[in-house]
Amino acid sequence: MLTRLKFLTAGESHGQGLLGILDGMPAGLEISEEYIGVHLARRQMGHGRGGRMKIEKDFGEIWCGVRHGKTLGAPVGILVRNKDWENWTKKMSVSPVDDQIKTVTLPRPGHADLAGIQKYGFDDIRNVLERSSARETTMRVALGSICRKLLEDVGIEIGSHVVQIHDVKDESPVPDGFTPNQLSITADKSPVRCLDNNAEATMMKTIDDAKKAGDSVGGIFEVIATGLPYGLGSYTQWDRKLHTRISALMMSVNAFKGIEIGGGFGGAEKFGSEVHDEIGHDGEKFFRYTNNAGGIEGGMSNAQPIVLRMAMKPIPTLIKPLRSVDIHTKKTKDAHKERTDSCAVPAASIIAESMLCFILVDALLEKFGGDSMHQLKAHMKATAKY
Ligand code: EPS
Repeated sequence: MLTRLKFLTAGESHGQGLLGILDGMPAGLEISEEYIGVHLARRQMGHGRGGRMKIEKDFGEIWCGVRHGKTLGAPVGILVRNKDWENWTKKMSVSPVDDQIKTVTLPRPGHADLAGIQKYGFDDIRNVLERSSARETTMRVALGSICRKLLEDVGIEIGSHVVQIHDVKDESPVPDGFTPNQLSITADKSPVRCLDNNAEATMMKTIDDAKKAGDSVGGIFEVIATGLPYGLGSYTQWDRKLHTRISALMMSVNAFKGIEIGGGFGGAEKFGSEVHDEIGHDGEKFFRYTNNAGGIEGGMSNAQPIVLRMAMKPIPTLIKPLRSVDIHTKKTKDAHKERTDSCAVPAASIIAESMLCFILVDALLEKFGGDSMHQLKAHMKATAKY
């Protein structure tokens, strides 16, 4: 789905750390570990997070691809060390250990556990859960932040807010004239990243109640991008469509179960005349009276804000576990439980922002090209239409 960029992440949740490589970025982009750190810290926030976020203070060390504060056009390599590693040196040792290590044998419904052991032939579910853990998303945010910086430098902003936790909805609209950055700054002040104070209190109570009951809750968040020119993506082939590519990247994130673009599912019960955004012209450029399309028509950006909503299922590690079966004895027992989050929806919204950053940079480089930021900006200045 990415045509100009490549990125890879590696690392187990309780291993030494996470590794990431981002290839294909133009030279001359100013980037710093501090900038990446801001977004890594945003991912660690949110009411309902478990004990792990108190242990970690995620920091992305740039190992390569950047010199004197600017990208070299070479692959950028990042390392995030796991602070928790010191508690797991034996259990997660790379070399064989003499000690008897307790195995995990009770697959959690909803997690990768059961299909993972069947697929790889493991007798210890830890071999699956360490990599399938959402800890991996730390690196997506680290690498995605480099893409975010490029977007910022060409006037594209990305922000998000939570609109639902469990059955509690925040229906307050994004205030008129709010930029995505303003939206995120406001949302970041809320422990659940929503805009409405009343909804915030009810969402927090819902999370607390779920936690007390040993349960977990999911939710929905909205991601918005502005400043896009016409024509990112293309209608000419299925895999060149912008919404195909956005959906693929979004649906690769742990626990994301649905995506809506613009009006999404709501459009199904309306007439065409209510859904499609009428076109006007102000003497200088085209404008739209509404943005139900969410900024994408025919698989291309249409110079309107991109508006997406993602649904996240409740995290499957439950302190009051569901029924499962021991993989060795085949006896019915409670599923495995370990430290977990009761709600990670606020964090998930930051991860979704990062996924959108990858795909928008990719589509931008595809359309405008350039080996350096200087060239990319010159190409955009010459041909981009807004
Ligand atoms: C996460 C790290 C994990 C979990 C969570 C997300 O750390 P630990 O397993 O040590 O508590 O807090 O992952 C899950 C809930 C999951 O099911 O994978 C993180 O860094 O975001």
